Amino acid sequence: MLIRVPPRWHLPASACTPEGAALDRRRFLALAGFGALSAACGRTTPAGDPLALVDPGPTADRYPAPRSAAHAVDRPITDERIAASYNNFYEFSTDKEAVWREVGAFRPWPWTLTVTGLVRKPLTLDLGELVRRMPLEERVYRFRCVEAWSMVVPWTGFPLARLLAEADPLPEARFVRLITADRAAEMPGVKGQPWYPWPYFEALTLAEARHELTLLATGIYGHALPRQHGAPVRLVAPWKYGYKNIKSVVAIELVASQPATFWNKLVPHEYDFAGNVLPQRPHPRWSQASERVIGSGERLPTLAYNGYAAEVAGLYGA
Ligand SMILES: Nc1nc2c(c(=O)[nH]1)N[C@H]1C(S)=C(S)[C@@H](COP(=O)(O)O)O[C@H]1N2
Ligand SMILES: [Mo]
Repeated sequence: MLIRVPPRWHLPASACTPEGAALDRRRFLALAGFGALSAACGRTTPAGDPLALVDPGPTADRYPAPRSAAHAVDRPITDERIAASYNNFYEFSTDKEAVWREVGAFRPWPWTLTVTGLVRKPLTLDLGELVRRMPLEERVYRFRCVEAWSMVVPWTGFPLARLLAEADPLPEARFVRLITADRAAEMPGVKGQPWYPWPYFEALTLAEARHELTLLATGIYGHALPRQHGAPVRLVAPWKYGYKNIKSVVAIELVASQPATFWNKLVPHEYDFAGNVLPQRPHPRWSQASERVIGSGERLPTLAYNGYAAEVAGLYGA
């Protein structure tokens, strides 16, 4: 995300397992980038194929799910292998093309998801069971990162609204906080970058969370999520920048006032709480008027609310 890169000297020796710690300082600093650093640490590097990282756990027979005709997109779907090898998931690596090589130790099953806070019925759910009973559907959505690149992705999941309804929010609930798993032992980027406020945390207003477009995605391209896409469950709010679309969610909490969020807390003037895709509002360091399409390299104009203005503008009083 090109934010303040911690000074080189900030790289702690603890970023490495003993093999890494044995490296002398010059060699340590010469290793360009975290991917190389992790390789030196002997991290699991799955052979060749980013799709080898699909682990459906107990849910394999739930895919593929029927595709929703109501959510078609006028752009071609991004090649699956390209999407699976160009990821933002700082818990594993800050190098988008290296994330998939760093997720091998991550164990998405079994998985517990909680829904707590201002609800009448707090929930502690086994995700495998939840996926088995939810009506899954596939939706093709545009996906726009704040870094001005985009993809088109077929997600599989269910509306977050459905899960929230089961928890039965109290009238005081106005925001929904979501939190990523905190597993330093399985996440080399957490272990190696202690200056970030892990675990990753995001939030939506309750109205946004209940919006028909907002999914909890458990699959992509007709199968369960590979780890680099946020297995086994992640948020998808397609009118918002990628950073709102939090991965590998373990906890959902209903709260009364606006919660802090990861990138907004780190760099508030660059990443606002709403994170809505608005082409006329530039990022302080680059324009948001157009985007680079991953795969084709084509440059396309960015659409208001990422092309979902008709559906969501009402949320913002338009
Ligand atoms: N936990 C967590 N969730 C995250 C991120 C992250 O670093 N950690 N990065 C976000 C950003 S900036 C983007 S663009 C998307 C990328 O999703 P993808 O790799 O599945 O395309 O994940 C989002 N969710
Ligand atoms: Mo992003």
